[in-house]
Amino acid sequence: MQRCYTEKGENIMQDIDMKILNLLKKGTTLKELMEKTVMYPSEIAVKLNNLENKGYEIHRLFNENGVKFQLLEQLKPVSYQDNLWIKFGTKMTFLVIADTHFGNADENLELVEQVYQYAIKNDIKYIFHLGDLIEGVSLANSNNDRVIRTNIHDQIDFITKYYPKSDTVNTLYILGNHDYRALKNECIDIAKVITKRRPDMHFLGYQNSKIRLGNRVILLQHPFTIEREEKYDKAINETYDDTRFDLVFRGHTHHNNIYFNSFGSIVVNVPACYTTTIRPYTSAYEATIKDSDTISNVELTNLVLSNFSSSPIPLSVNRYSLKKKL
Ligand SMILES: [Mn+2]
Repeated sequence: MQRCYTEKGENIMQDIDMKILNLLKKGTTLKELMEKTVMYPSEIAVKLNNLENKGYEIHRLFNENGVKFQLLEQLKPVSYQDNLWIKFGTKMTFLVIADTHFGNADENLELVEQVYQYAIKNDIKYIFHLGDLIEGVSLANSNNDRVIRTNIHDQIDFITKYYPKSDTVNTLYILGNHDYRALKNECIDIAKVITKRRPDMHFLGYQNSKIRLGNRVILLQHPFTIEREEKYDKAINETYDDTRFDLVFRGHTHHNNIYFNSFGSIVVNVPACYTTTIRPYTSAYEATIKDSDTISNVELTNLVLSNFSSSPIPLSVNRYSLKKKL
């Protein structure tokens, strides 16, 4: 089997792969694939398998002329698991990070590793990632000089290889607009590739995921468009008409602030986890929920991350008391 990577890790789509991909885009047969590639069926099977492992979805439709192979395009961003309920006794602590943008010149794997080390050291079992795991490749900005890995397969390979691994920490993530670029522009659902290669990383959905932690209902959000905060709040209310969320953890804004929105939710804007030279500084949030029969106490600690420090530095703590819902 031919390797598709050079030693640099640069992902080369060979001419033959591009040729097959183009045939698949318009729909093709085994006969046509054999003629145009001068390959045996067994070799074509390997090629198709390689493309599927890179995240392309190829449908096989049988008709009277045999099997038609078709690349699935215009895929819709789907939610894989909504309404996840993590039950716990009286107390749960988890970490939240956002916007790692791997593939952008500002990516900073060391800071993400610090967050995982902190979780391991403090026996924290869950890290939520609020999306924009990768920078993505935009058709409009293909010359964008902030992109250091211009091939989408290199960006995906980078996170599936180097994103921190731990036997004890579960990574639960949603995907943002930059991740969605792979689906929109390249017909690749990065969640499917990550799921195949990284059993420790669990995909919850594109853009939003509603989860329940103990007694509280929480939304993880990564809006796809650039709007004012009130619009993001309104979008939540329009999508989930029957729920008032106790807490909303929001990526995408790269801001760092906490506010009460007009629907009564505590909204936490979680800053980007990459190199920033301007405020807000790179940081993560540590959240602890303590449930009793009548009340939940929520504690949100902002953890500042820096390459000058070997571990996250707690900067500020916000405490809230939430009544039990009727
Ligand atoms: Mn975003």
